[in-house]
Amino acid sequence: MKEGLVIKSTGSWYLVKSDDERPVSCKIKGRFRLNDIKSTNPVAVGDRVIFSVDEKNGIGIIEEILERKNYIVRRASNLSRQTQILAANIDQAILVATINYPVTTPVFIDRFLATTEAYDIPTTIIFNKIDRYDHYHKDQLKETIQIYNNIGYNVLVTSAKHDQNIDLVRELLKNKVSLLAGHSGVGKSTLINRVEPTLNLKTAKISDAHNTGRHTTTFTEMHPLGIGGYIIDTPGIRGFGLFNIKKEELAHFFREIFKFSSQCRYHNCTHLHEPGCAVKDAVEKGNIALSRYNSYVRIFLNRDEKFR
Ligand SMILES: Nc1nc2c(ncn2[C@@H]2O[C@H](COP(=O)(O)OP(=O)(O)OP(=O)(O)O)[C@@H](O)[C@H]2O)c(=O)[nH]1
Ligand SMILES: [Mg+2]
Ligand SMILES: [Zn+2]
Repeated sequence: MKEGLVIKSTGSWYLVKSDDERPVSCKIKGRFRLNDIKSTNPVAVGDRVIFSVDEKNGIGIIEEILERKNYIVRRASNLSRQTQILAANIDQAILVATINYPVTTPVFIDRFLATTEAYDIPTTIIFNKIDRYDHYHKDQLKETIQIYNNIGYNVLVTSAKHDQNIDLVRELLKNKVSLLAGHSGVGKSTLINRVEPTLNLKTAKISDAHNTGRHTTTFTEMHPLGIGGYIIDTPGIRGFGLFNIKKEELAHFFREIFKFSSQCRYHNCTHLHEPGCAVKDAVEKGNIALSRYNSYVRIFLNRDEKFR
């Protein structure tokens, strides 16, 4: 038996690395169940596992998952109630977003932030492709940065293409295990290649904002960084469903909404229609960004259908 780190997951095969040895291709023994979570992949990139190796064919068997510090999940697909663990044992999450090429919507960003807030994972937003933005996009970018800075999120702007602010990304990643997520085509793998050119990850040949479904990166994989730490590259995500968050708890994961909610007249205020709602009041006074409030309402109302 050996202990190792899962560095790649295809869903049925896992690449596991133990100290000073070549990674071993492993399968899972039997069926793991993770509390009450029905997961399509019980073992995730970033997991520490105990595995054995079959002498005859060199194939590993994962026998046990060691306790996780944390993990982050998303729904496996739009229709499915099953969840997929994106990664485990991460120090921080980084959402790579683009104002355009492709469009990353505020509600997508806010869903992601609510999810990482629920798992208590520090999160940075990187707006990439700033070399492609026109005046209109730049104004939108400025406004968006302000919204997220105001509520305490770290925001970076980069051009992976023109090597802009890559030093800041490097600083952010240094000595940490970081999950990189975002829509397909926003430039996640390109950014990683800029930070660590020796990785030479596959990226889309042309920057085509119209074909966001292409998914150049198809499996989640963890890469060691020369500056210390690991970066986890993930396939682009379309939707990002919250998991296991009760409607009544959603407001807890919008930090500024949570802050104001203590002043609502009713302690069980949903902030949708109640009188004496301090959250709606703050939106009207401009103390909570309208886009954030709109995201909250959309996620709240969709929950039964989409967020289980
Ligand atoms: N103009 C411009 N193009 C970029 C930038 N960063 C990445 N691209 C291009 O955008 C396209 C998509 O980049 P990828 O790195 O493959 O995107 P990804 O987020 O890894 O996508 P998936 O693996 O499908 O999730 C490629 O053609 C890149 O060359 C940038 O800063 N500016
Ligand atoms: Mg990629
Ligand atoms: Zn309220």
